[in-house]
Amino acid sequence: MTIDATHTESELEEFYRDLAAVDLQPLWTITADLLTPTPRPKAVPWLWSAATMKPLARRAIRLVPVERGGERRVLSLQNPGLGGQPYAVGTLWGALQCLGPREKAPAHRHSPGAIRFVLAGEGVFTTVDGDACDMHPGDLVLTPAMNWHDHVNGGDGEMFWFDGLDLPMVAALDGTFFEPWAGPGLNQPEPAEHNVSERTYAGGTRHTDGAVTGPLSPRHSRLMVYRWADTTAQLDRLAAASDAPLLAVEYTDPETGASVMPTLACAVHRVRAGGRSLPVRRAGNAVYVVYSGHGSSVIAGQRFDWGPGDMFAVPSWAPVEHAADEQADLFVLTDTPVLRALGLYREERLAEAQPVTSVFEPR
Ligand code: 1HN
Repeated sequence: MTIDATHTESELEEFYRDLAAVDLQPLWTITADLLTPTPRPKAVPWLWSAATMKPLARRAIRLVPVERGGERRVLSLQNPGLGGQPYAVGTLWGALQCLGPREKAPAHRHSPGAIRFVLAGEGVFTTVDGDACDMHPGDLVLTPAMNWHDHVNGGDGEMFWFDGLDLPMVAALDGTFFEPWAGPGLNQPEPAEHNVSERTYAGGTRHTDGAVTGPLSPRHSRLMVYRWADTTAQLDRLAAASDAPLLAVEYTDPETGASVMPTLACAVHRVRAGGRSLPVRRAGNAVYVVYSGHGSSVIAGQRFDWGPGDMFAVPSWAPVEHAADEQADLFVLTDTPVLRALGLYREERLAEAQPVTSVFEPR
């Protein structure tokens, strides 16, 4: 069959109208970038500063109760590139959550998996399917998919932590399920003993070069809480054995060595005092949370200055490099396990620092 050279312009127009009328779209007229040479995420590099977020979280503690329905006192990171969606990057939810003295957030479970990285305060425990995990600054707590979870502040102070979820991924897959705790009461009963998973599995990080490289696993870690003392001790050991500008550990499933969840990888990147890492870009999105130290990161040519409690988004394939005058610890959440499982993961290490073309001004 060859093209009918005798067709008229109006015949062609009629053909396109007929296609549109029956919900068909010819690929050859689609101008949207379907097949970009490299990932082109809608999310932009962005930073949310603790100086801005924390007073607003405190106002929320004063003004807004934590109740069934709203469920949580959470300020979600809304990436300005994502058209008003409450997502830090296209595949990851990131947020600041807080709980005032003696407050309890009701129990529920859902198919999106979540992690908590504690920023400040004492007194809260998160109960994960009946296991009450005490939370202290620097600890990582897992609430994997469909595990019942609630947060109880048994103390007299306020507490702040970072929430990371795979919710946007699960939503894109139309796989969202949610169930409130049916009772009795709004919370799981507090068990006599806390930290049961920790007694069986404590520890759980592995040295990496910043990339996620362990075995893949469709199951989540059975350890629900990773203590900062273990994480920092491992980073200290690495720092003593290497003079690299950036040292990284990934939190792992202590039984398999895999990432903590099938969808999410968690790591801490320590930037040495005076250290400056070379740029690297990775397929997949990342959210960084500054736990300690001051420094700056260059993301796709833009410099972001940061300090404790700041959070920033590194969208897929944006080159990123870090520098710190004093030692800095960055908690890093990524969707790497999903890209690796699907054969989509790549990374590229650049040989030279990026030229800085602009400096980000936090709001
Ligand atoms: C959730 O269940 C928590 O349990 C935090 O603390 C943030 C964001 C979206 C959906 C569920 C929590 C959440 C969330």
